[in-house]
Amino acid sequence: MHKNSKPAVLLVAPVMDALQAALDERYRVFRLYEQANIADFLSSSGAEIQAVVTRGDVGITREVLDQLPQLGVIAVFGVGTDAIDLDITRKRNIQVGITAGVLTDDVADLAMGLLLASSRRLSQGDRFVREGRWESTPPPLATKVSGKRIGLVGMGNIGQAIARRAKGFDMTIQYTARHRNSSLDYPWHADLRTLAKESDYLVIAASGSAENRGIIDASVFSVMPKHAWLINIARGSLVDEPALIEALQNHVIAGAALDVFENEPHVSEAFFSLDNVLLQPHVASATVETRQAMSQSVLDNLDGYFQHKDIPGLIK
Ligand code: 8YV
Repeated sequence: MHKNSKPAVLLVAPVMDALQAALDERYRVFRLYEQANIADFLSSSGAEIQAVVTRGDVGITREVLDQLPQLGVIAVFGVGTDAIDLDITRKRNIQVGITAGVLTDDVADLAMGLLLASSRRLSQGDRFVREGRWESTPPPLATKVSGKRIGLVGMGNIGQAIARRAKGFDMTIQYTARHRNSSLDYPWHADLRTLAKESDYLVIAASGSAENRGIIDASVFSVMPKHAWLINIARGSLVDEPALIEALQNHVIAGAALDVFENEPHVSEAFFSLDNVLLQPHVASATVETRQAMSQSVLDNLDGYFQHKDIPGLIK
């Protein structure tokens, strides 16, 4: 480490300008995504890096981690750690801090927004008006939301925030998760398919992991009611995308609303020609207020590490 100089921080992917400016003020920031030759950069500067800042959807590769021998902390702009190998960080005693708590409301809001927009055909209605079709035809009927059954896959902070909102729509709430949460009154199903069978809206709100990769597959679509919708604000990795596309094409389910994809930002073109899917570019936490709070949270986590204080968003 350079004596008397600011600590070196590696920024893996771009984050919002204000956060980049704040990082530049406090640290010597190296931008991995700007390096023409990543291998050369890592062999010349990797040993200086003490902290990494990355996004939840980007994480950090094992190859890069291996070249950062002094790394002590990873500050994630987000809550997902599925793109970080936590076995390695634990083994190497690298602290990982997430933007805990600050994005829960936004993600839950978007889940309800997707649920309402897809059922009530909001984007189709908008196109219908713009294209002047209203003059000659009555708009097609949509599907009622209030009072319906919502099935949550995952009942962590975000799942619970969605459930609270769904309550306001007089919806029946059930969930599946590895364990029943005894502090919650909602019915729990150990089996995902049982939940899928009994849900008008199956909402994915679980963090991505190796165990739940592709669990929302053809066997799930085949037991969902024909009128049911799939909503995903969690991770694309939980869904078997080719199976979803087939289910949508064959109207096995009514439709889907997706904020996340298996290989984002590349989205399978097969979705584009389907009228029963609503697509969003991973924007569940993308509001000015929340992104500001997430930025502050990244700075606080780094501060905690460098000041030898608590890291507020530390994950165990
Ligand atoms: C962010 C996310 O959109 O929290 C997460 O894990 O995926 C999202 O909130 C992302 O981290 C920013 O790109």
